[in-house]
This record gives sequence, C-alpha cells and structure tokens, in this order.
Amino acid sequence: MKTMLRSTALVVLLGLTVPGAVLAQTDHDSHHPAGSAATAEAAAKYAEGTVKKVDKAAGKLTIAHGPLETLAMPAMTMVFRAADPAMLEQVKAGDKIRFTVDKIGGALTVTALEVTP
Ligand SMILES: [Cu+2]
Repeated sequence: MKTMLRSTALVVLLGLTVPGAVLAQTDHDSHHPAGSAATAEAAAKYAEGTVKKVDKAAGKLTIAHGPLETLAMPAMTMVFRAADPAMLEQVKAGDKIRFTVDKIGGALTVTALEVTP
C-alpha cells in the first residue's frame, strides 16, 4: 500500500507594506521677499548729457544728450523744459549732467538732474 502524502505547500503571501517614506515636500515659494534688487530701473532711466544753453526766462535748457533709452531717442542736442526753475540755477553751459526726462503735457521735460564731475 502506497500512501502518497502530498504536502500542500502553503504559500504564505507576505504583504510587505513599505512604510510610506514620508516625503517631506518643501514648499518652494517663488516669492523671495527680500531678494534681488529689482530697482535698478530707476538708475537706468538716467541719461547723460552736456548742458549747451540755459534759458532761465523760458524755463528751458539745451542739452547735448546721449541715447535716451526710455524715449528710444538717439544722441542729439535738443531743448528740454525744466520741471523746476531751480534746476536752471544749478547748471550752466558746459556742465556735464545726469538727468531724467519725462513727457509732461507733450513736452519733453527734465524731471531731475545733477551735475557730474
Ligand atoms: Cu533728443
């Protein structure tokens, strides 16, 4: 008599649960409050030039200016209005200046200037 013992292999399925690796997601806020100095714009607005003529009576000054990037204007000599008559007291013909220009009431107006060495 032959007894065939068949051992049933018990397949134990081990459910291996990988402990969920806690992925620490650091929130990369794109906001950098105290970051790069994005205020170089103000400095870039300055144009350079040489005062050719000061007309205090008319409140104007003639400037041989370099390229005015803000106005897309090439270098030239032209008359500007002075935003403040006091500006005309600060300069004289021949002075080299740094200045800002704005179009006020349709007239190109020097809004700030300083004499450069
Ligand atoms: Cu011009």
